[in-house]
Amino acid sequence: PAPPRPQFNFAQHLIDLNAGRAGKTAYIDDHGSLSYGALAERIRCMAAALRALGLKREERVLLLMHDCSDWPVSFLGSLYAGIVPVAVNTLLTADDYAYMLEHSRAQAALVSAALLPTLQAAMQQTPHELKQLIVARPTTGLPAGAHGLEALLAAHQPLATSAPTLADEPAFWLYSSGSTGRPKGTVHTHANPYWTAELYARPVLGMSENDTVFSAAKLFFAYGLGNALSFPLSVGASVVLMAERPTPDACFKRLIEHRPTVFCGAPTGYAGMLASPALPARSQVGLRLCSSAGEALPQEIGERFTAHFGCEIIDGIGSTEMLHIFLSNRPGDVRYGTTGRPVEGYEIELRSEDGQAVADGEIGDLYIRGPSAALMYWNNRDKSRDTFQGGWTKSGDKYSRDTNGYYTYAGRSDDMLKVSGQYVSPFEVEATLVQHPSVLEAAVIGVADAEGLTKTKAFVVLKPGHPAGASLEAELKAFIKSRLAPHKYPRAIEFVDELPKTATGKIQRFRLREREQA
Ligand code: 3SK
Repeated sequence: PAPPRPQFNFAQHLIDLNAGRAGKTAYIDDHGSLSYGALAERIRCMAAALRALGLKREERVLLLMHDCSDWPVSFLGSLYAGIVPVAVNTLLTADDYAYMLEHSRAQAALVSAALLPTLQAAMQQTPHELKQLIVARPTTGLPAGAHGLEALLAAHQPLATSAPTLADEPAFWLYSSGSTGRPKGTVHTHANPYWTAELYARPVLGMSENDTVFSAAKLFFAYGLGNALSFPLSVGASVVLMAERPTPDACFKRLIEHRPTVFCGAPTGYAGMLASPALPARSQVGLRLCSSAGEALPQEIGERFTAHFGCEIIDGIGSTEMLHIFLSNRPGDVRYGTTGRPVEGYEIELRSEDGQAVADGEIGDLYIRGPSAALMYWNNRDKSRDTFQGGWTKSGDKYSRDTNGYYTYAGRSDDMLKVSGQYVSPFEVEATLVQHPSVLEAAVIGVADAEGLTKTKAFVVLKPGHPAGASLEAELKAFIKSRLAPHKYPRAIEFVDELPKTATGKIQRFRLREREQA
């Protein structure tokens, strides 16, 4: 694809692309639907309203909203005006938002009414003051000085022209959380979402205007932002949004009612759907393709899903820093248990600890070079330098590549274990454990034995109706020993009700490690 021109505004780009689709549905949410024509109008009214409220180009606005069509209107309205939305996770605490307000120095916040109390608690905790507060779908009275989003849109004429932003100019931020420290403000340009759509959505997912897309991953995640905004709007597709948590039942409802052709989820979600007694029949849904990211998709889940629905799950890996997926399986060439091959337009390297390329079959640290990399972490030079190294971005994941060029996930760099001098991927042990008929989920960490040597320990969540006990523990150990090298079997197994996870569904093994050390 051709690079965008030096002067480029992503919101304007999407409006121009869809100018001929004014009557076509862009979004269907819990309240109704919005056509492409109405979306363009609301984006431009939002831009005018933000300007009228005194917001200036390059200033930040906090975007804390449940998924509904007000989200893309707020996000793209900001971009259109050259204002920088800081899209944040709706599941965080007041303490987190206080940090984000202060760190981003957001001048305004766009917030769902249901999230307003948490934001107000955050505002009490920081000396940084918001100049404007805009509330989407208020049900009770607004706080003094606040504006209702709908009334604000109605009160402004569409802004005629977009801000003359540059392709390389900061367009929006997403916060990226690591296993330690405060989340990092990851700054993306106007060109970055263009690249993810042109390099991944069109050529790999084959997304087109004939698709209806439904993403269980919310818009504030980089994965969800691509799935439910940059990708579908770049091809004129329709999008289903839902505000509620993506439980199996909530997803089934949308899959049946709206018959999306593309569904985007995470492995935990696929496992939950397959374990649910309410799993719809193949004929009840209209899926042509599914995508998975967040963590590596266990082979068994992919195979069972495809056997049931007759549609492939395209497993890939991306990052907040690269904005979307850079390594992926391909429709018609899915190798479950692997993350496929590099997406065209991205280069991938696996490096040893001393920075040398590793041989095929060896585990190395994953580095990516591609045009959608973030500019930096805001006000954090050390972490920016550690992650963005010249043209290369360090992902923090360990991978191996086979002789055919397919990549297999071996865990996070900081989750990897060395047992008896050999690498053990917790993911490999977990993926084997979940093949046992009693196991729903598992997480594996390293714990020190009496000699201070690392041994593996598994935390296991059982399927309903499968009782824990010493005989099952012995059975699981034998199960692993029969499938993996002997040094990999977990010396200890603890049965737990649930595993600690991030909002994206990634297992937080560091929490389990902390628990063991306490
Ligand atoms: O977790 C992933 O693999 C991912 C995919 C797309 C965008 C962002 C992320 C973190």
